[in-house]
Parts: sequence; structure tokens; C-alpha cells
Amino acid sequence: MKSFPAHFTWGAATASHQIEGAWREDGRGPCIWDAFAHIPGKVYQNQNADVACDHYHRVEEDVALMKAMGLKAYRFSFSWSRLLPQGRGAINEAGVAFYNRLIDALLANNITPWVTLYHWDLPLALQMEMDGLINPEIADHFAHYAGICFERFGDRVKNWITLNEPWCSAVLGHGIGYFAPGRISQTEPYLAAHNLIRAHAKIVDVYRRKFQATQKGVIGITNNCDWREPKTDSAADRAAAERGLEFFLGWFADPIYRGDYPDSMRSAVGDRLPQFSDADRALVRGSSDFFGLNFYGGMLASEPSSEVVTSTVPTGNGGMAADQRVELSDDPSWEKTDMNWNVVPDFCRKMLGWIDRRYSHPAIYITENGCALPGEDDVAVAINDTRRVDFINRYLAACHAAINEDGVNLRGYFVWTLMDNFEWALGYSKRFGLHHVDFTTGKRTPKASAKWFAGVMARNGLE
Ligand code: GBH
Repeated sequence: MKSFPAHFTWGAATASHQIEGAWREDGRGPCIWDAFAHIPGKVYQNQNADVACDHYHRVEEDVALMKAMGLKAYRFSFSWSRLLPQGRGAINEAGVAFYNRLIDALLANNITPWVTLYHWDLPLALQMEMDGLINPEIADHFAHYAGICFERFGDRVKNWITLNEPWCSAVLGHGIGYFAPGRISQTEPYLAAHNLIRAHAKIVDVYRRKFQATQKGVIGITNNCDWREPKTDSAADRAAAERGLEFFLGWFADPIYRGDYPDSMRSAVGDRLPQFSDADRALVRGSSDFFGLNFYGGMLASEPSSEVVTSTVPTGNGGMAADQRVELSDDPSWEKTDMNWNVVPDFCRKMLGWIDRRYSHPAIYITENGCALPGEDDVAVAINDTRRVDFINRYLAACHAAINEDGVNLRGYFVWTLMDNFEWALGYSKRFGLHHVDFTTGKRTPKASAKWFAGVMARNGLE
């Protein structure tokens, strides 16, 4: 038996836009993903999240699913435009009531809520009126919205995540146009990222100044990073891998934990990389109570053999290859998920070690990890998801080694995801859930992985 530390947080995660549906009900305003998905050609088979898992109408049923598997913590996100339909101004009380119902049901079942304030669904009004994330003023709107959330929900919510994966908003949303708002640029990703980091810091500042002392919760940010393993032992390949990690995770975590962007980025990106003002830097530095990490996979990194051409394919560097000058490849022996992502559990241990060293031993939470598997449209296939059990088991064994052999301060682990859902640009074609969802009837069915993970949580360890 591989036991985890006492008080280790075990959970599952979702995001508002991927599960809620009810996109125009009870006063909800539109978000950038509603608009994006309704443009033909942007999402697989022109699917959208108008209904998704219909979680908005099935909250009690979904909390019952969590209860049935003995879930300890549930990470979900607020839809900003359900709470503030225009992104600012009037509060939609029906939206507040919806999240109150969810939070109260969780607490009644001893499930700890972990709330992400922003998981990519910017109110459309803020995109149209002020260009969204590329306008520096957006940070103040984030802080205003967050303040309302702390005021309304902070008596019961004690674990806050400001942003989910700003890398994706910046690179996929503003670099290659694969995600909403669909912008294509080599400059805007750095601007969007900069404003997101500033927004994160302003949100945390509001929490710390006005709420933390009385509400006694914690607040942090969740970043994603794919591991970069040197393809060979050469100094050039090792430097390329390190540079790749700095451009991926250092971009967002260095300002918070070390006070500025990595030198490698400053020298490669030049004027397109914004500068922090003194006031911003003071807010950004130290602005996270814990280190949230979404981890899925990784690739081999090497010094480019020729000039790096920018691609718009959403894999690897997500189109930001030219600035990084890192060539990525796969080891042909690697197993792959239905996303074509590599199954590389030992990279999870390496990633945790890298974070531990670079950022001086922070408390880390893996706020997402999981896999999509082929054939799971068919519920009979989905309920025998032994490959998912094996995937999570191996990644958790790597986490266990990171804690026990490397001394990493890993405090929790959330599976992505509670149930099959709207997988962004890939629509409903990719299934990551512990529960199968029939998107015609809405029926949920636990997969073998839900039952297996229930056992892991119950015994606080792996057999
Ligand atoms: C997350 O993003 C999101 O937070 C979540 O909403 C989403 O549904 C979920 O993951 C599944 O997509 O090719 O092996 O190097 C994940 C961001 C960026 C992680 C690309 C995996 C490629 C892995 N991903 N990355 S690999």
C-alpha cells in the first residue's frame, strides 16, 4: 500500500462552461465561448455548450454522484457572465442562487468546494467593449468580479483559484486562434498573459486586504505545464528543455515566485514582452498561497536543427515555437491517449521536482490530471475504462514517489474530470470523465475509474 500524507486533498474537477448549459437562462449573459462556438468551423462538428451536461438543471443529481464515490473535494468554476451578465454592473441574483444551491449541497455532503473564478469564459461584453484580455483595464474588472464572489460565497468557500491555465488563454486564445476569442498574433499572447498575471494579483490583493482575515481561506493560481525532457544528453538539448519549461510555466510562475519573467524570455521576446510597473510587481510577487498545477503529459525537447517555423497546430508549443527555439518530438514507444497526448507518468514526478526546486518548495496541488480514451461514446466501453484506472494509478504512483523520495510538498490531487463534458474546440468527441454522459438523454453512468478512485480516496492511498 502506498499511503498519502494525512489530510491529503482528493478531488475531481470541472469547469462552468464545459458542464452547465442553460446558456441563456435566468439572466445569464453570453461569454466568449458561446460566441466562438456559434461561429461555423470553430468547434468539432459545430457543436456548442448551449446544453452541455445540463448541470445547471441537475445540480442535486451531480452532487449525489460525488457523494456516491465519497469525493472529498470538488473543484468547479463560476461562470462570470452568470453572476455579472455584462461582466460589470448589475449582479444577476438568479446566478448567485444557483451557486448557493451547489455550494450548500456540497457542504451538506461533506464535500469541500474549490472554486476557480475564471476558467476561460470571459463575459462577451468585456470582449466587445474593451477587447478583453489585451486591454490592461481588464485586471480591474477581474478584481471587481472576484470581490463580489468573495462577498457572496466566501463565508462557505475557503479554497479559491483565481485563474485556470492562463497559458491556454494567452497562447491558444490569442496566439493561434484555436480557442476563444480566436485571435491570431505573435504579440497578443504576451499582452494577454501579462494582463492575466496582473488580474490574478489584483484579485489576490482584494482577498487579502478585505476578506482573508475574516474568511480564513486560501487563494492561488492554477497553471498548466507539459514536461520537456532533453532528447539527448547534449548541453544544447538540455538547455532547450529548460528553455521550453521557462516559456511554458516560468512565464506565469516566475513573476509570482521570483518577481519577473525568465531571462530567457526577455532576451528572446524583446519588446513584445511587457514590463511590470513597480506597483504591479509588488502585487504580483508572492501572490499565491499554493501552487496549482494541471499536468497531463510532455515531449522530448531539442535544439532546433533548422530555422523554427511558426505553426498554428495546437500541439507542442502551441504555435509559439519561433520565440522559444525548441524542437519537440515524441518517443515512438510512448503510449498515447485519445487526445494524442503522451502517457508519461515519470514526467509528472520530474515536473513536481522542477517546481519544488525553482520555486523554493511551495505547497503544490495537482488541480487536474486525467485522460481521454477512444470508443467511450459507447457506454459499454466507457464503464470498462481499465486504461483510465491504469493511467491515474501510474500518475499517482509518480506523485507518491515525488512526496516520499524527493520531499515534494504535494498536498492534493484532482482528477480531470467528474464527467464527460464539452471538450472546448473538440466538442463532445473527447471523453475525460469518471462518469459517462449520454449527451442525448443526459444520463450519467459511473465508469470503473469512478469506483476505483473511490477506493483510493477511502484508503488514502494506492494498493
Ligand atoms: C485542461 O487543459 C483544461 O483546463 C480543461 O478545461 C480541459 O478540458 C482539459 O485540460 C482537457 O483538455 O502533447 O503530451 O505534450 C489542458 C492543456 C495543453 C495539456 C496541451 C496537454 C499537451 C500534452 N493541455 N498539453 S503532450
